[in-house]
Amino acid sequence: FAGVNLISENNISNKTPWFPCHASDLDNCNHLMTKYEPELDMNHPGFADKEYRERRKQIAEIAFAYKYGDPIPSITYTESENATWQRVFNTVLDLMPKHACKEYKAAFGKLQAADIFVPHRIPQLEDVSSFLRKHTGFTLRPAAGLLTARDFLASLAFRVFQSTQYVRHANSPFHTPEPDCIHELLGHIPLLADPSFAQFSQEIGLASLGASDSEIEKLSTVYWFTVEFGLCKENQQLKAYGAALLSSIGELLHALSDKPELRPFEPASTSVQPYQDQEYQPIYYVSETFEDAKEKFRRWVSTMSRPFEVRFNPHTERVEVLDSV
Ligand code: NLE
Ligand code: FE2
Repeated sequence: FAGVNLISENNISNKTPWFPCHASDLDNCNHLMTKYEPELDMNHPGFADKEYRERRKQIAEIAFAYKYGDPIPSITYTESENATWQRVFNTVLDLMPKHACKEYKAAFGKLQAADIFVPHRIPQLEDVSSFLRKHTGFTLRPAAGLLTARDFLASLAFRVFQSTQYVRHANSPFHTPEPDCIHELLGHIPLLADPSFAQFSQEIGLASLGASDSEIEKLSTVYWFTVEFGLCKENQQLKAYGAALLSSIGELLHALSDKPELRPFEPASTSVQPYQDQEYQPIYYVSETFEDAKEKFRRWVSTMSRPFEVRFNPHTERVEVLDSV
């Protein structure tokens, strides 16, 4: 970092949107997006299910009360919730050997060996968080639902992953438009235990700190087409690494069929590709490897307008702001 000075928070222009500088500031980053709430969306399978909505509220309370440094409270999942998990878990076991990227499979095996991934019981976030900490330094925070892109991405800068804790409705095990803990656990967790992927995730987060609204939009689009829906190649064969593919058998098979359009991942064009989040995607982006995606991402991020750079200090869990000179 030659030629770079540490500047104080006061030197950040007052046009720069507020951003968290320490992992504990994430206590202020829990703004929810209201779409897909079971009581607001008539198409939500929980819309007419009072018991389901009550359960969601109960679990959301944990996230609202959570503060930095707390252990994540465990949840006693019901028999029906564990059964939903088991249905999805078994399909992942079936499809993973052929369709998931090798990094996913390797970490999945470690989660099984640690007795965290078992068919009959939903893993507790606290156990998963300790597992991740040992592998890549990532930890989890409980989230009440879908967060705003700004808050969600900011957490990644601190290697913190905001994870929902409720379970999808029993009537839609194989695809749901909103995140739930089955998606977080089977989709995101294995790759967050992979060092190269963890670093890619953190870099998206660091790029988002203090970014303008339109840059946040672009970064979350890149996140969408990589971390959520990304495909990659292994020996000329297509493999899935996107979390929303790995937690949804329906969409995984669609993505690997001849129906969707596949394009090479190029941040400049991928970041402005409009998308919807209700149905399966019509377009997917293919990366060569995580290293390659990271390289391309870095080059693209360096063209963004932010007048300062940031780096994360893992010893203090603080983001340091650097004034480029
Ligand atoms: N469609 C995914 C699933 O069913 O697991 C969830 C996507 C969350 C962005
Ligand atoms: Fe996700």
